Amino acid sequence: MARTTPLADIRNIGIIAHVDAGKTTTTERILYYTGRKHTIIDIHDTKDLKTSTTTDYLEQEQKRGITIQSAAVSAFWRGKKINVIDTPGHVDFTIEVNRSLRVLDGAVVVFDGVAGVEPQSETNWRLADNYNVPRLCYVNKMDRSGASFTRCMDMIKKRLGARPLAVQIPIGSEDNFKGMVDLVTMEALVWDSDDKDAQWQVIPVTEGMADKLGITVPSDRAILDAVQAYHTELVDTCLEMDDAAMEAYLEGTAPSVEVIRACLRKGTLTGAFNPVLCGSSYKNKGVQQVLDAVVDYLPAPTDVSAINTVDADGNPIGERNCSDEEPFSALAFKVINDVYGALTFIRVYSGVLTRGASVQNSTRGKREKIGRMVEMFAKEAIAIEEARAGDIVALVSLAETDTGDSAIRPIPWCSSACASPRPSSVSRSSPRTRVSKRSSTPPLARWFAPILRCIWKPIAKPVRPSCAAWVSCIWT
Ligand SMILES: Nc1nc2c(ncn2[C@@H]2O[C@H](COP(=O)(O)OP(=O)(O)OP(=O)(O)O)[C@@H](O)[C@H]2O)c(=O)[nH]1
Ligand SMILES: [Mg+2]
Repeated sequence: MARTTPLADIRNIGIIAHVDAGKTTTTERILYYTGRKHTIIDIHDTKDLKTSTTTDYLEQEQKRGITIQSAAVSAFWRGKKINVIDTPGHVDFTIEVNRSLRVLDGAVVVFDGVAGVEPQSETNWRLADNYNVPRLCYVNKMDRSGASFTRCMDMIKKRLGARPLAVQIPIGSEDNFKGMVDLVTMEALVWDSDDKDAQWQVIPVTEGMADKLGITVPSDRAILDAVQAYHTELVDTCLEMDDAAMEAYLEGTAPSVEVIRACLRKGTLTGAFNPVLCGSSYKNKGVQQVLDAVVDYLPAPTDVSAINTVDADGNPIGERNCSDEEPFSALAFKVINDVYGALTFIRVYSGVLTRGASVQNSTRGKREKIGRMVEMFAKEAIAIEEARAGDIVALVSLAETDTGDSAIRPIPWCSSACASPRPSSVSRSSPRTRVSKRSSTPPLARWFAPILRCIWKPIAKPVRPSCAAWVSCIWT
């Protein structure tokens, strides 16, 4: 079977943030605006379990309105296939973010426009640093009372030690958040309603724009009054990436939109800076622009440097580029037990894996026969016959492979696995797989790393008489 989506047209990205920044809300809109689904479900509408967002489909996720496990979905935007992993923001599930970042090519870091950089924003940022993942920043919740784009920019600079580069500035804030100025094209994008299907008007940036758009709050006006200064900073910073364009600029020729975008892409991929966008996912403003930025600035699998190959003793023996023509290599980054059986999620780094093939688990020195292969769309499994370089797929009922193992054909290859805490306790569930029955390791300790242990504590009657107990979950 031939490749259907060219490698250069794939974006494997994660959405990462502190808890409640709006990752799942943004993912829902991504699926809606790309046409993958026809309705938007909001987090607070899922508590009665009658409905759920696409990525928070577990019962506990629906009830609590939080993401517990990362979920993969995919969609097409401007001809590019965007594979998105919606990750949890809660500190207890950091391992889920770690595992995802290990195999993703880029990330959108969502910030709450009111709280700015929060503890898990920092933890997840550092994890992305560890794996050199290029990042965009998205200042969400600009509609909330107390939202401040400039404060968030300052916090990104000071707390994360990053170099944020505004590619948009907000038009208004809180109840009067109307849209944003695109600093690349110098156009104002203005929405006249919060409706999910509302279109934005494109208005050229002119003097007195704040008055025309009815922006009265002094801090909101100050940002708009400084629009030329923001544009100049964007152009100056971008041109550090292109000597010829910088020379032309110094001689009086302003760079074109295409040149600025090319520089933004280069700067993002090399980690020289992080483009910053703003919006309100909940009020349906700015998500399509985030998708544009993912396509324009985040890497395709071919933009990421080749992976190093090592022999069994850890000595470098070469490298593999992300290409179908190279020998097969992949990393298993997550194993879950699902209604479909044990699902081992792999990221294919090179080559092609076909159903029925045998591969070598180079971490354990075991051979593994590939049976069913599926592409996951949140909880739905779509059967596939092959997986190619750059793909993230799940293999059903593997016998020998665990989180962090690498699989290859035919040369031994190992890659650095992502560290996950070893489980220290097991539950009483019975083994469901051939492996778990055969293995000397307790079944869940083998298939779930880490184990989620729940402690039930009775709650005082006067507080919530109808509730018998509450649960707090910790990783062990
Ligand atoms: N006002 C406002 N609320 C928002 C916005 N985006 C998300 N929310 C709300 O914030 C809450 C949390 O949203 P989620 O999308 O679940 O946040 P999350 O980052 O996925 O949270 P975790 O996965 O649990 O870390 C929900 O009540 C959303 O409705 C926004 O742009 N504006
Ligand atoms: Mg979520």
